[in-house]
Amino acid sequence: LPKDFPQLQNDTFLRAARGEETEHVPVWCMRQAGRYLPEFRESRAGKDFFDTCRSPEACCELTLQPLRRFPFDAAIIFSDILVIPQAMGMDVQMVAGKGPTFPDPLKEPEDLQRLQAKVDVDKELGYVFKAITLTRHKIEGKVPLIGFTGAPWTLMSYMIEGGGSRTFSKAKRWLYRHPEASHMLLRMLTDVIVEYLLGQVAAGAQALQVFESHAGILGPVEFQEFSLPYLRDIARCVKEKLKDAGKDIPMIVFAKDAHYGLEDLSQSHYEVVGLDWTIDPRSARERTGGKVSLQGNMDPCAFYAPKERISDIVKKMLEGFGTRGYIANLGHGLYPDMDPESVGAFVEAVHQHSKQMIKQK
Ligand code: 1CP
Repeated sequence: LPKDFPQLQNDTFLRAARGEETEHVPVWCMRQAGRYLPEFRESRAGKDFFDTCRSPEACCELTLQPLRRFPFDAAIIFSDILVIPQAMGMDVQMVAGKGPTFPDPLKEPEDLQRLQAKVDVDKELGYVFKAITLTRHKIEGKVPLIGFTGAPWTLMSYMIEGGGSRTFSKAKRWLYRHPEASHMLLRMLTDVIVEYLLGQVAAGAQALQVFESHAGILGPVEFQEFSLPYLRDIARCVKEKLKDAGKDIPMIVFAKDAHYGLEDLSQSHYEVVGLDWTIDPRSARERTGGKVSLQGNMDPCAFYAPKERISDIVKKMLEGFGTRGYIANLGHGLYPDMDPESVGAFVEAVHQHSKQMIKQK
């Protein structure tokens, strides 16, 4: 597919990421392509999850679905963070009602030898790049397309735990018992992630988000040692390579529940820090000191509130963050039982309230 993409018509999201002035606050939702949409459930019905991920046409369609319903200011490519462990040679299956499952997870440091040491990212993950290029064409320049990856610690925790978990104690056991092997694995993941993100940009991604969804199960000391250095390395290496190519792509880091890491995250080469809902907007602004743009952080469960309440909640959130250097989003992904109409009310409230606030400035 050619890379002469249609002209971008709405760059509000990209400007907000860089801290520039906008006419309204941009908004998108984590998991905006998801099971809360009946058309998503229909497209996915009877199909294996990772087969869907490997079909560029299916990923494109699922990415575009939420945009047909709501005036989101950005799209995120439909894929999953667990395609990286697969590319490194691990078997991952999506089990209905259970989530991702690794039949043969890493148990002891010797198991690292099972992993592909040097991953041919184009060969193993080229299907994601194809999905991005196709989607970038089919979006027709309406909004920017976000690429993403899981962060090293979050991916490591799945590879050892073998799936979702309440405690992630098997993965944390490695940090305390096998710190050197842990660093070796985190380093391997970091190298693949950097290549993967660069490939996504080459394919057409206009922003990148790094999901450290399991930051919250680490304490501040473990976060400093096993998460932050790798998050930093990823942004530093990706930026360095992109600079050589004359490209400036905003990067977002979302380290869920990492309160203690907020100051450090705001000085880690990312333009945007994503926040979960447990952080107060004003205190997040104070602690990040205007060094970065912020993204978030409405509790997804606020979608269970009546529509008028959603509008009030959004207004308070906007007042807390201010309208400059801010991207409205949820504090985590949408749940499957949420009402699409609530999502519509959220997007409309962000646009309406923020337009007024900006005019009155
Ligand atoms: O068929 C389905 O609908 C299954 C549900 C689903 C979906 C819609 C999964 C399984 N993955 C996805 C897509 C997905 N995953 C996206 C796409 C685009 C969008 O956001 O609209 C993204 C960005 C992800 C990223 C992802 N996958 C994360 C990081 C974000 C987060 O939620 O913290 C994580 C942790 C995963 C793993 C994963 N994949 C799927 C599930 C149910 C899980 C979580 C499992 C668990 O640990 O409990």
